[in-house]
Amino acid sequence: MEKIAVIGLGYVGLPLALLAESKGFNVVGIDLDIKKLKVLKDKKSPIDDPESKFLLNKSEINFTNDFTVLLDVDIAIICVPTPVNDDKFPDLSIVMDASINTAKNLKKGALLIIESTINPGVCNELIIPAIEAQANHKVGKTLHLAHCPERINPGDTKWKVNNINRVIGADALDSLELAYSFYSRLIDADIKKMRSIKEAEAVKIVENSFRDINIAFVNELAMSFSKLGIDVNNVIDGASTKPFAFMPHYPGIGVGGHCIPVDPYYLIEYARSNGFEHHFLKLARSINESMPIYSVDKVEEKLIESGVGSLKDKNVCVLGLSYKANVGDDRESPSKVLINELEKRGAIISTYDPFFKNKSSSNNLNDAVNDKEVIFLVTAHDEFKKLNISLLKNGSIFFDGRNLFKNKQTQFIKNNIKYMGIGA
Ligand code: SAJ
Repeated sequence: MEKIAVIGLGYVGLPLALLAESKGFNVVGIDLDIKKLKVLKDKKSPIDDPESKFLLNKSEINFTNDFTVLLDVDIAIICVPTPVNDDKFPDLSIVMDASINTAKNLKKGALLIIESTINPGVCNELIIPAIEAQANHKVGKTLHLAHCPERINPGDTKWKVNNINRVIGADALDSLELAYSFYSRLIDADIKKMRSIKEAEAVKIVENSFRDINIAFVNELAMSFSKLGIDVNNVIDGASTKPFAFMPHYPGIGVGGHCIPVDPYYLIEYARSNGFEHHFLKLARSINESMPIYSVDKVEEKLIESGVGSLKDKNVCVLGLSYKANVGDDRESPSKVLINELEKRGAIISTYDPFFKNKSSSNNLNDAVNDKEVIFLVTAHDEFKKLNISLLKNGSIFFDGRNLFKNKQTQFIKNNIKYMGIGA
C-alpha cells in the first residue's frame, strides 16, 4: 500500500490517519503543535473520540513536526483549521502554509489532497499558484492535487470518517482518479466525483451554509413565536411529521463551532470579491450571532418584571462552555458572547462545563448552581440532565438555552423556579 501523510492531527486528521493505518497504509502524522505530538507519542488522544483512543493504543504512526518525512510519501492529506479572524474574515494562512510546506517536500507524481474546508476558488487562485511559485511543482503535471472536504461531525457515534459519503474534485482527470482510488480503499461509503475542484470546494460551504440558514430560520421563529404565545419547538415537531420536504432544526442560545458559524463567511467574502452580496447568508449569520444577547435581554426583562432589578450584582451561573453537547470544544461558542455580555451588565458570573474543568469556576454541577439567582444553560451536555432541580434557589430564573428541560417545566414550577426556554 502507498505511504500516506496526514498534516494536521485534530478532530479531522487524527481519525483519518488512524483509519488509513487500520486499512494497511503506511502512515505518518505531521503537526506543528509539539505538546500535541508528545500526547500522541504517549498513546493518548488529544480529541474526544473513543475510536481514536482505542486505535491510538496500538498505532505505530510516526507523529512528527518534520516535513522531510514527506519525501517518500505517495499521498499527503491536509487537515488543518480554516478559521475566520475577529472581524469574521477568512483566515487561509494556516492551510496555505501547510499546503506549501507539504508540496515542497513531495516527490514527483505524489498526490496532495486538501480536506480542510475552503471556499470555491482557493485551490485555483491561491494554493496552486503558491505551490507552483514556491514548491517547484507543476500541478496536474508533476504533482496531483485534489480536494475532498472533510465531513466529520464531532461527538457523532453513528457517522464517522469510515462511513460518511464524500465528494472529491480535481481539475486533472488522472488526479481525480488517483484520489477516487485512494478514498475507495479507505472508506466504506459513496464517493461522488465533482466536475471540478471548485465544485468540490463549493459543496462543503453550501452544506454548512444550509445548516446555518435553517438554524437562523428557527431562531427567528423562536423570537417571533415567543410574542405570539406559540411554542416553536412543538411546532417544529409537528412540521417534522411531514415525511418529505421538511428537515427539523432547533432554536438555541447560539451557533458555535469551527464549521457552521465560519463557513458561510468564506462564501460571503469570495462572492463579494467577485461582485455579489449574499444578503441572505449575512442575515442568517446576524440572527444566529444575536441569540446570546437576545437571551440575556429576555432574562433581564424577566428580572425587572419580577421586581428584583437588573442583572447587575446578580449571582449568575453559566452551564456549558463548549459549543456543542458532549464535546470539549469552545471555538466560536455562544458561551463566550454570553459571558462577555453578562460581564458588561455587571453580573457576578460562575461557570461550569465538565469538558472544561480547568476553565470552570465551579468544579461540579451542584456547586455551580447553588444559590444562584440566574442560571443559563448553554450546552446540552448529558451530565446536565442529572441536574437536581430542587437544589436551585427559590425564585431564581433558569434560562434553558437548548430546551434540554422543556418536558420538565412542571418540576421547575413546583420548586418556584422561573423556567425560560428558547421559543418555549
Ligand atoms: N445548533 C442549533 N440548532 C440546530 C443544530 C445545531 O442551534 O438545530 C447549534 C449547535 O448547538 C452548535 C452549532 O449550531 O452550537 C453547530 O452545531 P452542529 O451540530 O452543526 O455541529 P458542528 O459544528 O460539529 O457541525 C458538524 C458539521 N460537520 C462538518 O462540517 C464536517 C456539519 O456539517 C454537520 O451538519 C453537523 O456536524 C451535524 O450534522 O451535526
